[in-house]
Amino acid sequence: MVVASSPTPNRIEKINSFDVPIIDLSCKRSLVSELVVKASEEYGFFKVINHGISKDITDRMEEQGLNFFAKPALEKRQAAPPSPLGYGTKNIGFNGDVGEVEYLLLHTNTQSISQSSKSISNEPLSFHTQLKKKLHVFLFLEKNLDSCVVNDYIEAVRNLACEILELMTEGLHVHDNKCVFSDFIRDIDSDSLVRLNHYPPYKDIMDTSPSSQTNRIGFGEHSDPQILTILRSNDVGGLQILLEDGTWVPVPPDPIAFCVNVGDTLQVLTNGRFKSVIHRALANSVKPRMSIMYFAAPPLHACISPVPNTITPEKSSLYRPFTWSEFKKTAYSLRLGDTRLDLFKAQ
Ligand code: GA4
Repeated sequence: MVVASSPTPNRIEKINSFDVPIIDLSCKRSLVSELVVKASEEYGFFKVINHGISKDITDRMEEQGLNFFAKPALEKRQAAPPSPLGYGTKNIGFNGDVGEVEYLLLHTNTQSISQSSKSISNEPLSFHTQLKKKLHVFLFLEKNLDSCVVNDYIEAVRNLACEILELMTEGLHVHDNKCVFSDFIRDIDSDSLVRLNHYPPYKDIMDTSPSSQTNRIGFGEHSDPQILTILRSNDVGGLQILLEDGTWVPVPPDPIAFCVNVGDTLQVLTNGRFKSVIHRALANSVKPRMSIMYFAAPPLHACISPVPNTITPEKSSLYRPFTWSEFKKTAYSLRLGDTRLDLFKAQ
């Protein structure tokens, strides 16, 4: 596949099919949009460099995460359980998935919890108790994370996600509205999330049995339900993507690049042209790995269906229309690795 890559801007290189595409966002826009579409169709995954997000913003966000995960377990548990927002360890989702990971899940719209707290007085007691728990987690996180740092990071990755989504519409020749994807993310009610995953070093796990010598699953295979994921990690490897021929490809760590994943919703919006990539994280290193993901999602009420120019006489809509809320509910009711899109196919 052809990619535009650093260190020489505007240079085009050929890489073999096992290399992860690296796209230099400082190259000519028409070329970049073409490469973004090609990588999204072939792999549903690529890295971007010269993305314009300062090292200071990522360093400060990484520091927040490292400080949080370095706290004693008892203290971290004050931000638990992740239902689904908050601190979690080992258990992923609600249906029995586990991994060698601890994490923090945050909503990018912090208003959502504090606003709902104002209207709880008339609600039934069980709802009240649940909300009180959520509020406790929210307040604990507010005290323990620097909201300026987190907000600066969210703003930077949201802008990057929108930029990439607009490059996609240009590459797909959606001429009437180049913001048809990015408008979902810019919406004030966007349901986007930020997740920090911390994979403790292998040597810290005091298990010398032969089975422990093999790679441990940090986060099992899955696709992301949202539109687009923007991922950054420290300099420790572990992320792998699954190619269509069934091989797992390790993604070399690169703290100055961002990895971009196509999510299930973007697969639907492009009527199956873009592939929602299956990926996983292994936790077998001697150094701790920390990754930070921004999951760009539509508002809960948003209606999802393929954009018009991906529907042709030869290729009718592969999916029935649904709301993000409906799709999210389904995804959260299943296991991590379950295929959810099949349930939304057109008859
Ligand atoms: C995968 C992408 C995001 O990390 C996430 C995950 C969520 C969770 O960890 O609670 C899910 C998973 C993710 C997909 C299927 C469901 C929901 C765990 C799980 C078993 C926060 C998300 O939105 O979906």
